[in-house]
Amino acid sequence: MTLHLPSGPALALGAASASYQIEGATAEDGRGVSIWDTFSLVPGATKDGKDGSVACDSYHRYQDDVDLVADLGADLYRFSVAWPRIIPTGVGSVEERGLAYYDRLVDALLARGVTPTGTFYHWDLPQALEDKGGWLDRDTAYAFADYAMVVHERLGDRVKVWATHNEPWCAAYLGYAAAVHAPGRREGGEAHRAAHHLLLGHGLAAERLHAAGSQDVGIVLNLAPIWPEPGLPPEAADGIDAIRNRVWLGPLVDGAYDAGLLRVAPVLADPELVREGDLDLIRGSADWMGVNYYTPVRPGPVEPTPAGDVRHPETDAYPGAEPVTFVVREPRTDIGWEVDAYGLEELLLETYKRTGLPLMVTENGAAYADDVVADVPGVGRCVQDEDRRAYLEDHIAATERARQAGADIRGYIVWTLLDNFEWAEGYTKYFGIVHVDPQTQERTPKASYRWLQERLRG
Ligand code: IFM
Repeated sequence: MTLHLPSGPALALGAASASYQIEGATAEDGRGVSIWDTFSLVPGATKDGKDGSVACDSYHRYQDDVDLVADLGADLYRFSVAWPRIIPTGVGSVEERGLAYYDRLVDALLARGVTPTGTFYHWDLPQALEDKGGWLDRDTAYAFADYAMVVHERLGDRVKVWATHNEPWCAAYLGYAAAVHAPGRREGGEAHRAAHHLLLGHGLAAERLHAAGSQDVGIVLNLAPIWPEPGLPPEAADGIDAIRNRVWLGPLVDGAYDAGLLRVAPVLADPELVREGDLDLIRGSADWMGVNYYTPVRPGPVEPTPAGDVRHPETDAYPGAEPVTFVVREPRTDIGWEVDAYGLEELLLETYKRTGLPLMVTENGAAYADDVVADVPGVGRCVQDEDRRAYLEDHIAATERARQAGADIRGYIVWTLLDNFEWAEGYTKYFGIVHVDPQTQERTPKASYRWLQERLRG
């Protein structure tokens, strides 16, 4: 039984962010180097060659961000803590100034009536830990649990709902197999080791957080509905589903990696990797689950490629699975992801059926070009993002339908508050409901923000 997850009759609404994507100030107040600081310096790693060293400067402008969230009328603000701000080299001494920043952020949110929800890991691993093997090394899981406890000890009196990891699929497979995210390694099937260690880190942290009295420890997964294209052999679809969804849900719900997953990821049967007690620790460790959804995944036969279909850049991120072509139908957002709100409804119903856990949509949103700008009487000049507004409206409606059909869904959190550093895309893709001028850092709400504000005001 969770204690603090939203539980009112209406779906709680909020906005999300992540430390490296907005904070900037990467060399300030004793913050250590993260794998994203290092990776984004590699030529070609980000589309525009830029990094998160300034980002939205939220480290200094957090009060502006909090005001935007509060003025929106949001119930929740989902933020993540940068591990290298708290423990600069990943283990050992704690940086008081880093903790003090999150104190200020949390207090500012509470002062304006917004409930903060925290994520311990949204991909900014201390570089010092990567130098010792990163998530391929079991010790990283233990270091993660120690770090989570330091943060919880400081903020847990005010932040009651925590997620351990955000999208561990990206951390493991985009980071250690496809090399498109930090640390940019191409380790093939070894990346399954990272997945297990991320889960172990979650389990170790959850156990200690529960012992410290927390009853709202969750994990945020970018699960996906897998919709195979005609002609795809069933085992190829199964391999994709196994590595995208079941590698997480199996241990969390059943305490097991299933046979179909072990077919494509045999290393997960290695007793040196998955040690006695690991799976028991992970099973039942989440009190709630966050679902991040943007688009369905349509694996299709590798050839022939139907005209107009594109290969998804995450293809390398399913090591061991049969090769597939990822088909992306129209309409698409500016980042090339298919828009299909039904995918969210199906995913929520399936995830609830599979887990029985209270769910939150912890991320959903869309990148659009934001090229329509107009003067609005009484508001001023702002982005008219009708496409994003429609995307959000349709996906909130899909969430409501899944709720009405019986899924226990407590919240819907928009990705994202601010236009920000979109990882390998640099600053070329805009997901924000608030425009950020990269030169002046001026924040200007878009039409989608105003629409959400109206909706929240009832
Ligand atoms: O920006 C990311 C976020 O950090 C994790 N989920 C997907 C978003 C859009 O790509």
